[in-house]
Amino acid sequence: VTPIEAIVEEIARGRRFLITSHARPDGDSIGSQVALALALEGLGKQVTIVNRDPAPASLLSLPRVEDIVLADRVDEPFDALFVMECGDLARPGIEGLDKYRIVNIDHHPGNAMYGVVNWFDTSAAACGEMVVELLDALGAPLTRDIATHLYVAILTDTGSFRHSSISPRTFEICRRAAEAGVDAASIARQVYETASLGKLRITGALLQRMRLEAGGRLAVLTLDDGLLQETGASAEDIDGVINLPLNVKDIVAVAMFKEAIDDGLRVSLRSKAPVDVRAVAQRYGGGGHTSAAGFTAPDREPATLARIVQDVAAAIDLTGVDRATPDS
Ligand SMILES: [Mn+2]
Repeated sequence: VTPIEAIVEEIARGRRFLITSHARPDGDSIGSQVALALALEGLGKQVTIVNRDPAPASLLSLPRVEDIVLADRVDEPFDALFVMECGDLARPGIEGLDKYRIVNIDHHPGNAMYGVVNWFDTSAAACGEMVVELLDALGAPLTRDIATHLYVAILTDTGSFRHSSISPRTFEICRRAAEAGVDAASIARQVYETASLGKLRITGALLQRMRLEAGGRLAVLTLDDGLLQETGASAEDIDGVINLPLNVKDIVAVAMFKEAIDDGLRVSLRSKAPVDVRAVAQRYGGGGHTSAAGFTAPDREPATLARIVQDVAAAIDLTGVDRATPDS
């Protein structure tokens, strides 16, 4: 029995389903959850989506997103729980999930296999690609609303069709989405052109304070206390800023220290292939993808921060990417 066959069986057997994903959901988690929910409802099932945190503001007007329940504990009975995009059961940040029959669907490397069914496909550019495979196995139609969410999942998780995870099936799904009536231009406008003024201001402030290391190949961004208030930005407004230094030809990695967010000092890493920042994150107990990873720093000592920067610089050196030349 393949994982997909096992999931089809779970769906056939059940009537009430719960769907969740990771805390601070992104376009792929929202798109995958809602697409699956709409398809299950089309099959006559009752579906509740629960997340700890609200969807990104840019996605709030998409179909069905307003119905997502926000909670940090779930107790009602469900026939099965679908956990999308989570390496372990702590990632949703919701209590009480372990009592359900869990269907674990993920495309990230490294998964704790916490479900009765565990389906991973690290070749999928987005969890949304896996949802399409499941819908096809269920014989569920790609309606315009479902296709809209799948397109959002792929658009956002591929960094607007730029990541190495993209395959022919990515475009095949997008072709089917366009055929289903998805308006790519209006979705792009919704996702990328509805930012707050605070986001523009904090982007400027962070780039103004950017430091270059490793001979100009590594950009270091630091979000210190007070910058959010100073610029009128929200924590969500920082999302995506970390990718901007990679627009520069010679910069192949970015390290971002976020001192004002969450409890500890959060370190986010981004890189251009083949620089492997996941290997650095794993050394500090974190994880992620080869070119997008993160972890919580063991402490805030300057020596610790310097060591982290050195480790990323060493990861760049490992790939043999040359030092920036003065004129390039
Ligand atoms: Mn994803």
